[in-house]
Amino acid sequence: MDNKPEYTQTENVVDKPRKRGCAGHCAKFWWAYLIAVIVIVVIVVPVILLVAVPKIAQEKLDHAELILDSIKMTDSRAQNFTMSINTEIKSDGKVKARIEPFEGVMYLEDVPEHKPFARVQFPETNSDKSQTVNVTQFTAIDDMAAFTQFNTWLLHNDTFRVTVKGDTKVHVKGIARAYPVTFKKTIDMPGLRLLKGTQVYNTTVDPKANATAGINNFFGTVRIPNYSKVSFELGNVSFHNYLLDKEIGTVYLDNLSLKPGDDNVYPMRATITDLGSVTGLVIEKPYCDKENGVLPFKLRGKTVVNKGENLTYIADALATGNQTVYIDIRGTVKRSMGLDLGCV
Ligand SMILES: *[C@@H]1O[C@H](CO)[C@@H](O)[C@H](O)[C@H]1NC(C)=O
Ligand SMILES: *[C@@H]1O[C@H](CO)[C@@H](O)[C@H](O)[C@H]1NC(C)=O
Ligand SMILES: *[C@@H]1O[C@H](CO)[C@@H](O)[C@H](O)[C@H]1NC(C)=O
Ligand SMILES: *[C@@H]1O[C@H](CO)[C@@H](O)[C@H](O)[C@H]1NC(C)=O
Ligand SMILES: *[C@@H]1O[C@H](CO)[C@@H](O)[C@H](O)[C@H]1NC(C)=O
Ligand SMILES: *[C@@H]1O[C@H](CO)[C@@H](O)[C@H](O)[C@H]1NC(C)=O
Ligand SMILES: *[C@@H]1O[C@H](CO)[C@@H](O)[C@H](O)[C@H]1NC(C)=O
Ligand SMILES: *[C@@H]1O[C@H](CO)[C@@H](O)[C@H](O)[C@H]1NC(C)=O
Ligand SMILES: *[C@@H]1O[C@H](CO)[C@@H](O)[C@H](O)[C@H]1NC(C)=O
Ligand SMILES: CC(=O)N[C@H]1CO[C@H](CO)[C@@H](O)[C@@H]1O
Repeated sequence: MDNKPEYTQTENVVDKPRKRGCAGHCAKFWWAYLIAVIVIVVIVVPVILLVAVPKIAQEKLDHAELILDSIKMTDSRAQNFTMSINTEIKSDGKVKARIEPFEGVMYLEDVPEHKPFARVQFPETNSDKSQTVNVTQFTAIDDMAAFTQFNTWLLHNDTFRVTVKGDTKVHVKGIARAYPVTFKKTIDMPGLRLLKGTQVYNTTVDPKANATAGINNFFGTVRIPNYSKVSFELGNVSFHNYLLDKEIGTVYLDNLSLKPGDDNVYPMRATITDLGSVTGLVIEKPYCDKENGVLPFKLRGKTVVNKGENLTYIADALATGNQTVYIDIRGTVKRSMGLDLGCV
């Protein structure tokens, strides 16, 4: 009976729909339900799968935290090196997902060009609350200027910001398709603070050695603090040595590797070609009285040669700043020659 005049009654539906029982209504308007189901299947499900899930996946990734434990640079060559980067990724762990391996670029966040200075191959990760991600990889230096700038900032600053960014895909548990997401994290990195606090002690001088002929005439022990989380293999490093704005010689540190912490202790040697300036100044006021025979020397990077290759990306960075070190010259002369220097 209900099935008979279908089209004639459709006009009334709008006016008095409540009067009908569900059985009749449902059977009569099966096509409306079909359309609704089709709409859900065709539009709502894809909207969830294509818009909502990827949005949630991206949001979860955006809220995850990247913690830098350490960066190690070994086997440093002119155009490449081995980088070990140890990190931890933390998230709320609520969505079970797998993130495909990807290549992330690293750049200085506060340099507008955002030119990558290195590329890191991240392995596959998941959405666990906490996971360690350690990467050791060969790293070619693609952009020497950008990498030198990174090293310069690392040397100068107390802290600076580095961004790691890469496109990858996330596989959410229970959903077959993979969603494209962007991994982008900015980390605050502690810098080397221009190696402030470098100490030179245990110094001796050999006034008979001919420094002009390249023979070392000054020796000591140097202790270099490393406030950063970066370890470097530098190799043989030389520095311009200044005394009151005058260049007086060259300082050498051999087989240098800097690691985080303050126990970077190395023998130091130098060719001080102008020893006369040094001994002349130490007997003048205020150095001979107020300063107790201690002179302020300045060191500025000159060359960095590792296994015969010039590491310009470190040398150029070290050349951009002077590090002041205080050396007890009166004590040095006393220890080496038995002379007591006073004021003139
Ligand atoms: C790394 O750089 C050195 C020169 O600095 C080069 O001889 C060597 O072939 C490079 N290694 C690779 C794998 O490209
Ligand atoms: C990652 O490196 C850290 C040191 O920074 C070490 O303690 C940890 O065991 C390493 N984890 C893995 C999985 O290699
Ligand atoms: C880091 O040091 C460089 C070189 O001295 C300087 O130009 C830059 O502004 C510093 N950046 C920050 C964030 O301190
Ligand atoms: C002092 O310097 C000499 C070389 O000049 C070195 O043999 C010795 O180990 C140094 N001592 C310390 C405590 O650094
Ligand atoms: C030191 O060496 C330089 C260059 O080799 C030479 O010209 C100079 O005469 C030497 N001085 C002494 C005192 O031997
Ligand atoms: C380092 O000090 C020397 C001597 O005072 C000076 O000539 C030079 O310009 C300084 N360099 C930098 C980068 O500060
Ligand atoms: C530096 O290392 C090389 C090889 O590793 C070694 O032959 C040389 O004696 C070392 N030099 C110093 C000053 O430690
Ligand atoms: C540093 O120089 C010394 C002497 O020239 C050399 O024996 C050594 O291998 C060099 N070290 C490095 C790391 O290049
Ligand atoms: C390294 O640089 C010095 C100048 O600073 C240059 O004399 C030397 O030839 C360079 N060595 C190499 C291998 O490029
Ligand atoms: C990570 C680390 O060990 N940092 C050290 C770097 O050097 C300074 C000065 O020696 C120390 O205070 C830091 O603890």
